[in-house]
Amino acid sequence: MIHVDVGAEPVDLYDTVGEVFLARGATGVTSISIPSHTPRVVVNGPADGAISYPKPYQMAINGVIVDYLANQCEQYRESFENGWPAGAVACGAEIVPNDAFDGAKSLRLKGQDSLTIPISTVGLLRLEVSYTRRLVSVPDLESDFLCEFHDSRTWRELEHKVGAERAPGVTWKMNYIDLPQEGENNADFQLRFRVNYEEDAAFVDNVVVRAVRQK
Ligand SMILES: [Ca+2]
Repeated sequence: MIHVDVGAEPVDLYDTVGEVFLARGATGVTSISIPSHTPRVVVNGPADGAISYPKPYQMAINGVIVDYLANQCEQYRESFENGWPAGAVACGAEIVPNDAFDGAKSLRLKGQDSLTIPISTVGLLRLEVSYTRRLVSVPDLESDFLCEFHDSRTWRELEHKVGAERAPGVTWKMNYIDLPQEGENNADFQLRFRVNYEEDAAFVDNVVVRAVRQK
């Protein structure tokens, strides 16, 4: 245990190694515990400062970066190998074999198919959604591929790809999208993939959500 005089103004003490607030609204002489074999790098920040993540792995308090290695780790992964994801609603969409980026199966969307997956983001901040997709169609025909999320009021577009490529030679492409704040800490969060394809199909595999877990 160490004792630090943080002054008369209330402060929040944040440990950038453990990524946890050690004290909130502290004033005067404040105790900080340092368990054995547990390093701490403690930042003295304003009380109730606004937390933001301006860039990957950067955490800021009131716009001042305090951590350049904020931990954003995998919270969800779906590779369609074991049937439908929990709670998913498929309209026409199918899980198909023999055309996968990873494993043996992937999601196929054709016509006006869609797949909606509920993923609670309660306690999660700074979300990033990634997925691989392979978009196959006859050029010049109508082909829209959309990835959207529901923020409990409305659907918001994350990707809208117009046009596709003709097989063969159409490869899987990885897409990474940073989600806006409305996706954070949301029990009603849903991810939806849908298409409007005149011919052929879009394939999706390896849907991953990375985020920082709220301390
Ligand atoms: Ca797969």
